[in-house]
Amino acid sequence: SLLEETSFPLYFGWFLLSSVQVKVGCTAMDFLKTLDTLEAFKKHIADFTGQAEKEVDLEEYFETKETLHCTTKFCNYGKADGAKDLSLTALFVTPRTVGARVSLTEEQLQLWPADTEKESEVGMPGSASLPVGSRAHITLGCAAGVEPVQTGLDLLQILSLPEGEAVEEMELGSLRYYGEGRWMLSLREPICAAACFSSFYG
Ligand code: ACK
Repeated sequence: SLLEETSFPLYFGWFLLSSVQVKVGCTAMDFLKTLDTLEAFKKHIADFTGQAEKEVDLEEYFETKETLHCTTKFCNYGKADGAKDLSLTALFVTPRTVGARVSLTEEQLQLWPADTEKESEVGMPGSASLPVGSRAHITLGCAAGVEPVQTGLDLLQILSLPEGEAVEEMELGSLRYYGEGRWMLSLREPICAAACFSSFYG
């Protein structure tokens, strides 16, 4: 009903403050710019292009669809307080999405619904056994035709795989390859992103 639609937000989440949006966006873009020049990446280029030898510009491959945020509860159309810093501990890229992994504190986990990882169990066996909060992420971009919900699923998929092969030491940390176009850069220094716990009505 209309009443329900206006009294329940589309989703709750932490929204990055605007200055931090730019900072996190630039860090991700720099990462993408470097990633697609690496020989190790070019070796697996077909994961992204479907064709060996074909080039890809990862900066253009992904588009940012929404204000940068970390969804806690998707309501599909209830308020908490407090500004909290989010700790971004990794950047990941797949042929579908680019995102940042968020590592929640014990306190932040109180705001995280217990069933978020289980919801994904249907399409992804194994993901329900991951620790609560594993799905916490910020969608930084989606490939054409891909919806943002995919980013958290891509993260869960990477986390449920055996640790990928270490491919390269980059300035920001170590880059691992997980097969099928899945890459994760574990940040040496987590990015501390000021954020506000809020709801979004769309
Ligand atoms: O990038 P995200 O985490 O993935 O943030 C957006 C936000 O809600 C608004 O589109 C997320 N989202 C969309 N559908 C779902 C769903 N079924 N379960 C969990 N999160 C969802 C999307």
